[in-house]
Amino acid sequence: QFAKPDAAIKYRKAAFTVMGTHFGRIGAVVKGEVPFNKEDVAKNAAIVASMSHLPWQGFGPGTEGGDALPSVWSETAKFTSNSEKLTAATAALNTAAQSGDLDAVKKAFGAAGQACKACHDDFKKKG
Ligand code: ASC
Repeated sequence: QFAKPDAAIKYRKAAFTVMGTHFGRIGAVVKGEVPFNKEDVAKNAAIVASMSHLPWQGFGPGTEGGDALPSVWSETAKFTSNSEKLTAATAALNTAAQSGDLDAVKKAFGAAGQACKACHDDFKKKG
């Protein structure tokens, strides 16, 4: 699927970067740094939810490295389970965002952030 391991690493980093960029834009609204605009939050959440499906294909066999810990390849069931939690949490964030209910967005944003963090704690190099 990828010509070289480096291409897979580059791909997954790019997917996380795009997802994190749009998640961060919602975060600025949740924190009150940016005024709530329903359409913008809805667009950003749709991108996050869509992007959440992508990074995982960049973690195939032989693609160790980048910011990923070796645990990604030794605890695959847990890693897969975490990835599915993120996909579910960002789908819920998108549902909340499409409804235009800021309180629901705030709750769902917090849960999605926890899903990001849970995976980083176990599977991402620190610092
Ligand atoms: C973000 C972002 C992450 C998560 C994580 C949550 O905005 O880019 O990776 O939130 O920091 O703990």
